[in-house]
Amino acid sequence: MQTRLLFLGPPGAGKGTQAQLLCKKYDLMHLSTGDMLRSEVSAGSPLGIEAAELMNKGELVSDSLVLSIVENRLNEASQGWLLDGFPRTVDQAEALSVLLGKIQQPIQAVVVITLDAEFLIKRLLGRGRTDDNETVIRHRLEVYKEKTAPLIAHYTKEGLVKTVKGDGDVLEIASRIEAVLS
Ligand code: B4P
Repeated sequence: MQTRLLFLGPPGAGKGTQAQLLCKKYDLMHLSTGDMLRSEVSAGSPLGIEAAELMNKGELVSDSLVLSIVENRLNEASQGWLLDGFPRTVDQAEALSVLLGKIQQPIQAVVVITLDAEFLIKRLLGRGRTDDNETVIRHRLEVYKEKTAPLIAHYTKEGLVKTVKGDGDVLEIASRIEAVLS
């Protein structure tokens, strides 16, 4: 089983849901930039105040802000890890590669979770977070296409991509993910 992983996919594909299951089962460190940003928002920190405004519009938070959060956590990694929702831009991917080079822990696999837009929108509307209204969701999908989807080609060139269909039952998708990682 590969244990230095990255989950990529459009908003609502189920990255967070699947990451939690896999990390629990294999004792991996779960690094969700979305969760980390939301805890800064709840704490009302200066970083959280800056992030909230962008997140509620469906925009990405700045690369430097996200990198500062991730770097501290990865530096202390002593077990396998799963990066969920990071990187989201080519610049973040390049910064990550430098960081992982320094700690000599290269990525072993990039799991791309795919799902059609109609299902993504339905799921996110059902989740009901503050950034889950239809206008913001559609904008997030555009931002994903423009800024994050190019990472699939980037990691395909490195031979790391494993594609998994994100439709169906949560546990069925979890088995698909474990199958591509074994
Ligand atoms: P994230 O927190 O990463 O969340 P997401 O992409 O919207 O959702 P995810 O794919 O994890 O879906 P989930 O499992 O929750 O990002 C939120 C925001 O944070 C971004 O828009 C951005 O502003 C900011 N951000 C985060 N990382 C950043 C970065 N690196 N750089 C810059 N900005 C960053 O599932 C969605 C719903 O579907 C849930 O309700 C779930 O219960 C349901 N679901 C899951 N699997 C299902 C299934 N099989 N069947 C039915 N429902 C299912």
